[in-house]
Amino acid sequence: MATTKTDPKLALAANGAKKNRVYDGLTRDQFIQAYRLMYTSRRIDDREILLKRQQKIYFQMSGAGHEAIGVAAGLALKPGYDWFYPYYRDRGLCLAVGVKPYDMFLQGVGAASDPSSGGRQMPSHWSYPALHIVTQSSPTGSQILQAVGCAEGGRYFARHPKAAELPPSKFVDYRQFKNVTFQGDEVTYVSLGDGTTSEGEFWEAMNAAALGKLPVIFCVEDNGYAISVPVEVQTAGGSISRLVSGFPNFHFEEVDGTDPVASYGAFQRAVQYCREGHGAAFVHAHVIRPYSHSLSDDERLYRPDAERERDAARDPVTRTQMFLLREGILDEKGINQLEKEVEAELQAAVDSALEALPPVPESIMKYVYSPDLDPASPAFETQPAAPEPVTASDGKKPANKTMADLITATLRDEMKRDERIVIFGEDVADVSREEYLKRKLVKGKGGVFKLTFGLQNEFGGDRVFNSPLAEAAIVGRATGMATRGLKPVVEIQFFDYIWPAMMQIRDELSVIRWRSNNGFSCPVVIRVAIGGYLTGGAIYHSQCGESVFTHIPGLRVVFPSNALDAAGLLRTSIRCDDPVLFLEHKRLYREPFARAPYPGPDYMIPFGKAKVVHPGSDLTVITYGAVVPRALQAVQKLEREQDVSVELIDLRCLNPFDWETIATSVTKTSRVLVAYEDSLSWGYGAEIAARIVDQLFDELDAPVRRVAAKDTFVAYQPILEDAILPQPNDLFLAMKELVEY
Ligand SMILES: Cc1ncc(C[n+]2csc(CCOP(=O)(O)OP(=O)(O)O)c2C)c(N)n1
Ligand SMILES: [Mg+2]
Repeated sequence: MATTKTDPKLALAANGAKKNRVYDGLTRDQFIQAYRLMYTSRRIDDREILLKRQQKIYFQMSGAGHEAIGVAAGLALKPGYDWFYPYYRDRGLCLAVGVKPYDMFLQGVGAASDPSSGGRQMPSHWSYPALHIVTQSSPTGSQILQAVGCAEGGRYFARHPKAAELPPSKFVDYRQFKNVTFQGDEVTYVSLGDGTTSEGEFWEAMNAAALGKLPVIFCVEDNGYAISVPVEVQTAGGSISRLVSGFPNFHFEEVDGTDPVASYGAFQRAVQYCREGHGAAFVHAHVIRPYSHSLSDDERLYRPDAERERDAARDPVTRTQMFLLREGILDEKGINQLEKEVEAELQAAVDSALEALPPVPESIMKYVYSPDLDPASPAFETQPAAPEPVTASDGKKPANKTMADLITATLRDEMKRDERIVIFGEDVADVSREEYLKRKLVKGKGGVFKLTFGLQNEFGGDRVFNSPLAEAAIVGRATGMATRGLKPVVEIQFFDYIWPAMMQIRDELSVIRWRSNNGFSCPVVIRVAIGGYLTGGAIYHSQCGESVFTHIPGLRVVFPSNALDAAGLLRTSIRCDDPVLFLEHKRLYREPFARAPYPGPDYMIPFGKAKVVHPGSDLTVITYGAVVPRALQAVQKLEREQDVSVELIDLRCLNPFDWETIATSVTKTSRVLVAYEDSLSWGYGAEIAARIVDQLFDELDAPVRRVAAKDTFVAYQPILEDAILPQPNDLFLAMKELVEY
């Protein structure tokens, strides 16, 4: 199954004339090493296949046929210096960079000591922090944008070296737990299959790398198939090289990826181009896939024998072996010796891995969130600074600031305090053409809601900049940057358009710490303008949908209803060590209800602490966001007209949420209404209602009711919008009914 032996007549002894020969930069010794790595890679696949058939491991993905290009890349790059975003066929690359076969078998058995995930991920999902191999997932292509962000992170630290330093320990924030390293000329490697080039994120990443002239090597390992779909059905014209050839600031290589010499030469040139700072590189490597897509696939169902035999003739392991013999680098004895050594090493590695202990079930919740910094802890509880004194001259009270003002002020204060913060998104810069700013020709935009206005002017275009119109790219790049230690505070312009970023949020950002067993983390803040009540916002500028995100473990979700809470919670979001979705209700940005004086540059509110907006004893109303002021109107009316005392709770933070305040209140009032702006069914309030019924059933004197939007979309015409979204009168009627129940 592994390699076919070459005709012994070719096995020449090392010949004097060739002794010092170098093959496209590879010495004879390096060549032997390359062969050892390739052979090891293939034999690990063979061993794993056997182990899977014996049901000793649970999954197998092979790197067979991709060994030459992988090993070439690994030898051309520097482990622990450059950065790696490999995909599942990169066993050869990982071995070349320094991963041990034993570590690979630990993945297979799902051992607690598996350094890549502690038994949480499938095998061939590489993650080795010391080698800079960044944790990898299963969605095809979601690693590519992160690789771009990783390269941007390296460049940022090279330009802002002070940002990489640890702040004094009195500064309690995520930086205490993030050891930043950078080189200045490091290169980021990312690989993918031919099929994966059809994913939109691939094109977003290519565009971003070209725009930024970033030192990223995109390696497309083209084995001609994506499971059963051949390349001519996948890629227009059948050649990805041809399609991408127009990207500027790129060095292109198209190479036979089964030929180790050609592959090494291509990678050497690509690395040099990137390391010297000219831009990105694209290596299109034609490889083969001799072992079907995975053990669950049988390629004979869609590939005739003749086609498979043509591939087999190009097998990189056999080819390299023949080359060693032909060039007299090793003779047959030497090859046999090497292979025997590899077999012995693998046997020992398998034997040990089969003895390794599995993880314990008690560990399952470990590393969903940062184990180091709890954003619900008292460390994040500070008081607002005393308002500026009333001056004798004007006798006026300190100015009340809108929620928009205080979000901007918090961003500004935090950017001053922490040079690792970068802000980007659509339209967030003042003006991308900076000369207009310098010459004072324009004032600048600073966001469609103007929340980032003036920040680029104050902190520079390195720290506040516009991104292409590509939401997956915003979150994916931010994730890569945060992996390197930056704190991206990115903006999604409207919640309605967050969906292209969903793969990055659900399958990457929120799960990176857990799946890497705390090897990597990416505490990004995503600010999102959300919500309706806009009279004219219609379907695509009014959406809520927070429960889609509170359903994701690993992601904090915050939804303030007023300026002071927004300031305190945004600061906690920025300083904390977890990814945060920070939801800003558009209708509240400039609402008089929401205003407050500036609370100073250190005001923080811990996560998971609700606020009792209005105390009461007859009924509890639990809500958040723009329903808070609407519910307050209803509460006050009920009090006025019916002499009913209602306790109104603003949750402020949705994950984690404040169960204690809810339970205390419900125990006191015995009646509950849960109100939210999103459509009723399957909404956030459904979970709160279920918990109350589950845990406080004996305390209740009435059913738990919900008021929310109708189960439809938010319409443009205000008459329809009013009928769809929950109004103060809907809340009033529900409260009255519950009290009278
Ligand atoms: C987003 C996404 N869609 C579908 C899949 C299922 N899937 C796994 S691998 C694969 C084919 C990938 O083909 P290619 O990119 O050519 O890589 P190869 O396996 O051939 O090396 C598919 C469809 C997935 N993992 N992720
Ligand atoms: Mg493929």
